[in-house]
Amino acid sequence: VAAPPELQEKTLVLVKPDAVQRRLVGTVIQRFERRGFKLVAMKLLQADRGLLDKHYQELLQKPFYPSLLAYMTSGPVVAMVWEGYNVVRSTRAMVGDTDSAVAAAGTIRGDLSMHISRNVVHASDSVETAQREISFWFQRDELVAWESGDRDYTYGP
Ligand code: IDP
Repeated sequence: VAAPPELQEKTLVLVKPDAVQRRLVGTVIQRFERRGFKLVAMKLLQADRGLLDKHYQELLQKPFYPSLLAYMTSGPVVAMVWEGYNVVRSTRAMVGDTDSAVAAAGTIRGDLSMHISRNVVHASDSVETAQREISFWFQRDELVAWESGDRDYTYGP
C-alpha cells in the first residue's frame, strides 16, 4: 500500500565538499536514517558552476557568492533526497543554524563544524524550494519509490 501524501514530502540534502573530505558522509546519512526518514535518491558528483548558480539563485548577488562557489566546487558533494512526514522542517532543525559558530549542540552543524563558510550540509528551506532543488540535482527517474516495512513502527497505523 502506498504511503499517504503527507508521508511523501521530500527534501534535498547535500553533503558539502568539506564533509566529504572529512569522511563525514556516513555520519550525515546516519543522522537522517536514525530519525526515521527514507532515502529515495543519492549520488556523488562534482558540481559545476551552472548547477550551483541555479541552486543558489537567491545568493548570486551576495558578496560571499564567489567564495561559496569556490567552496562548493572544491571537491565532490553527495546529493540525497530524503522523504517523510514534515521532512523539510525537521531536516532544517536537525541541520541547525547557517552559522556553525552559533549552531546549537545536537544539530549537525553544531556538532560537526566550526564556521559559516564550511558548514557541512545543505537542506532545502521550504517544500517549494525542495521541489525546485530536487529537479536541479536529479532526473525524475533517479528517485526511487519504495515502501519501508517498518512504517507502522515509525508513524503508527
Ligand atoms: P542555509 O545553507 O542555512 O540555507 P543560506 O543563507 O541559504 O543558508 O546560505 C547558503 C550557504 O551560503 C550557507 O550554507 C553557507 O555555506 C554560505 N553562506 C551564507 N552566508 C555566508 C556568509 O556570510 N559567509 C560565507 N558563507 C556564507
